[in-house]
Amino acid sequence: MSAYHPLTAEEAIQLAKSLPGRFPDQAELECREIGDGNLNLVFHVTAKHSDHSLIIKQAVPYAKVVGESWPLSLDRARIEREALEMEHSLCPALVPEVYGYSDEMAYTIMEDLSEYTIMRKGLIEGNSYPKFAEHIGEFLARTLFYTSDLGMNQQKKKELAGRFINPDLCKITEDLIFEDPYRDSPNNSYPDSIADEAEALRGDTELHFEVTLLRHKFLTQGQALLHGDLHTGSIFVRAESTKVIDPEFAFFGPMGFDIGAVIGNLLLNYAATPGWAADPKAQQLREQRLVQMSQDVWNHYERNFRQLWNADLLDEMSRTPGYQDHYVLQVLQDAAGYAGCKMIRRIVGLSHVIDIDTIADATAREAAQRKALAIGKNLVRHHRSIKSIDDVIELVKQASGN
Ligand code: SR1
Ligand code: MG
Repeated sequence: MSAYHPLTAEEAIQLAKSLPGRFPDQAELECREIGDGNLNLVFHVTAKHSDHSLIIKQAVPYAKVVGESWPLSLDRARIEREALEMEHSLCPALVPEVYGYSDEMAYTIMEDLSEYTIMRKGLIEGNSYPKFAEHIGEFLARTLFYTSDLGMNQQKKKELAGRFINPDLCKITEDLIFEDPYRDSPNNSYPDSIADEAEALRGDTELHFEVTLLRHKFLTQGQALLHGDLHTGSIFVRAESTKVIDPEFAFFGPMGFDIGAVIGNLLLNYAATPGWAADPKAQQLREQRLVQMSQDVWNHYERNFRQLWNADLLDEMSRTPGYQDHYVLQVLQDAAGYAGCKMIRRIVGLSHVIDIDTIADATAREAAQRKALAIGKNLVRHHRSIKSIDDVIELVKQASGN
């Protein structure tokens, strides 16, 4: 019989104490459950009168956001931990360190990042993160290159892919991102004020065609080990430092899905900006910064990825002239399409973003929702004809009326 049960705060303290070297011997520990995500318990363990602390993240056997009626495999905790370890080995400065774990109890003990801010919150506050694009570009390039058939032994990759079969979490993505927004699903949620937009999405078969192509790639292309849910709520930031967390949706999928997640979430904040910055000058500055950041994310990714390809390519046939350019363009087109899908789902689907939903003024909120949908649809519709990141930005501006 399984020993699994949700931890109590007291048990979390005992676990933290049992880890050698993490707290001074006589330390008096305190613990708070701080999980505000959709799926897990998160315990923050701190020592009184010292700066020692850690995080214990534990999966529950259902989606917390919905309740016990939506069962989820506890194996996702192992998948998340192994993905964190893999990402940390490839990008030590950009991913928290794992201190301990139990697969049976579905928990991981890891570095506490409470001195950081969740990026989504920081962007809403109008903060700028000048190092972010460089950091995330490096994270994307290294994690995607070294877990693909380009940078990893191809037999090893197949074995590794077996450890990242993640059916429950992939199913969430397949439904919530690639299906529900385009049909009358009980999972969907949107205000009456944009019911016309939701209805239009359901009837737009040309858009459905493009979404179906992207969905098929998500279902079938095991290109690299993805983070799988790389939105701005899965990234901690400080002015000089970036940390990627929460890879429980990790699986082998198309590279563009992770890159598109980052760009789509920056663009959701861009669509929300008039709701947060009343002064037109401040608004314009924020919008320019977000567009530039989206562009820079791609540029840093591409530069790093090409460098890794030129230095560390294992696959001989991939040295064929012209193949690198073809490959990189394909990833850009995918990234733009997935960015669009991610924007659409956050407006009409089950799980929204606070960038938009917490805009106080109803008119500004509705304008942001419509702008996000317009950008998302434009990216999805035209993703296959994109030739450069400038084309992506042009599609964004065109849909925003800028
Ligand atoms: C039921 S989980 C809803 C969403 O939260 C996660 O962060 C993923 O984006 C998922 O789609
Ligand atoms: Mg998450």
